[in-house]
Amino acid sequence: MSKALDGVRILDFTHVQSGPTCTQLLAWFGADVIKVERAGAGDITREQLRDIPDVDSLYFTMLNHNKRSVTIDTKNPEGKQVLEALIQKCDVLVENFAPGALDRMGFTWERIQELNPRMIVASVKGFGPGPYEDCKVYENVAQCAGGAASTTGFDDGPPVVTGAQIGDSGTGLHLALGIVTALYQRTHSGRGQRVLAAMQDGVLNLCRVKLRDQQRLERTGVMKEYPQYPNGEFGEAVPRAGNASGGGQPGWILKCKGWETDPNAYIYFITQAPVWAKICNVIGKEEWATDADYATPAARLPHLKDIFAEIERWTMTKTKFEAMQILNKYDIPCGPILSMKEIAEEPSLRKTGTIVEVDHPTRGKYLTVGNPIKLSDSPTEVTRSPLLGEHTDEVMAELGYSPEQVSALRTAGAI
Ligand code: CAO
Repeated sequence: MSKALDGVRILDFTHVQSGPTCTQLLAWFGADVIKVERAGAGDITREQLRDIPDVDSLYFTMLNHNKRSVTIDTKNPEGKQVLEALIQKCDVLVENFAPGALDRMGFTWERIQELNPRMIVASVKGFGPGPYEDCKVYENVAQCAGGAASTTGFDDGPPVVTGAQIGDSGTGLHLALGIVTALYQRTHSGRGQRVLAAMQDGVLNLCRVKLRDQQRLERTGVMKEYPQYPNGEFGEAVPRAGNASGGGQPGWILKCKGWETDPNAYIYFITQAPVWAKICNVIGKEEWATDADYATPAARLPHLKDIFAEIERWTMTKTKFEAMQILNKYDIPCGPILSMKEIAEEPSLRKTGTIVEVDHPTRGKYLTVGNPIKLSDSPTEVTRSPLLGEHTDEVMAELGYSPEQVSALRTAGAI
C-alpha cells in the first residue's frame, strides 16, 4: 500500500528531541527522511543516557526510526557542496539548531531559495522574535516559559515540570503540521516558505485553558473549580490547580486499594454531572442525589473536597482496575494511573502499534512508541533507526556521485 507522503524528500538537519520527533512522524507517513549528521559524532543523543556501552542510546533510537543517515561536514567546503546538492533534491529542510547556526553555516533562507525555490525550511526554535530569540532552549525551559510550570503542581509547592515532553515532542508535532500545510500550499503556489514553531508558543498553545482561566480570574477574582475555592486565597495569576480537571466536570486523583505500597494505586475520578446520581449510588451516598447542597454542579463546587474524600473512601476498597470496571458499567468517567511498566506490558497497545518492539543490529530488541496517529490508507511500519552514516554511500549515489568521488570526499573529511 502506498503512503501518504510518498515522494516527499526531507533533508533532516535535526538533533536531540524536538526536531527528530517531527521528522520521525513525517517518515512514518511515508516521507524519505535523510538525516544529516557530523561524521564520527552524529546526533549527540546517540551517546546520551546510554544503557549499553558503544551502542546507540534508546534516546536516539526511539526518536529516529524509519530514517536514513548520511554524514556530512557542512562546514567543509566540499561538504557544503554535498549539502547544496541535497537541498536541490529535497522538498523540506527541517532544523532545530541554536538560533543563527544555519546562517553561520552559509545556508541563509535567501541562499536556500536560490538553490531551490520550492524548498520549505522548517525550524524549531526556543522562542519566536522578541527578547529571547537568540537563546538556546531545552524542554524544561520551554515548559517554564510557556506557562506550563507555573500552572502545574500544588498550591503550597514550587512550580513543577511535567513528564510529558510538551516542549520538545509537542513542538515537533506543531512543526509537522506546519510542514504538511506548507507542502499543501506549495501545490498551488509553486513556492516554498519558512515554517517556524517556537517551543514557548507550542507549550502556550497546549496551555490555552490556563490563559482562559487568567482572564476569568481577572474578571471574577475566583475560580470555583480550583482547589483554592472556597477556603483558600486567589492571587493575581492563575494558581497551580493540583489534580483538578477544571471545566464543568470536576475531577481528582484518588487512592485505591494498595496505595500504601504501590505508588500508582490511584484512579482519576470525574464527577461528571449527567452521572451524578449513579456516582451517589455506587459510593452509597444515595441521599446526595437529591440533597440541595449536592444535587447540582454549582451546589457541589464548595463541597468538592468533601465529595472526593467520600468517593475515596469507596475507591480505597477497590484496586484501580476493579474500580474502573465498576465505574465503567455506569458510564462514570475515570482512568487508572498507569505506570510505564503497566503501559509497556499492555497487550492492546501492542495490538494497535502504539507500543512496538523493534530489532536493532547492535542493541537487539527494544520497545518504542509507534505512530500515535493512525491513517487507514497509510499504515505505519516502524523500522529501526539508522546507524551513523549507514546510508551515506547510497544517498551519495542517488545524488550522482561516483564511488571514487565518494571515497575522495571521505578522505578529505567532507562526508
Ligand atoms: N557539520 C558541521 N557542523 C555542524 C553539523 C554538521 N553536520 N551539524 C551541526 N553543526 C554545528 C552547527 O553549525 C553549530 O555550529 P556553530 O555554533 O559554530 O554555528 C554547532 O554544530 C552546534 O549546534 P547547536 O548550537 O544547535 O548545538 P548545541 O548543542 O550547542 O545546542 C540546543 C543544542 C538544542 C540547545 C540548540 O540547538 C537549540 O537551542 N535548538 C533550538 C531549540 C531546540 O530545538 N531545543 C530542543 C532540543 S531537545 O531538548
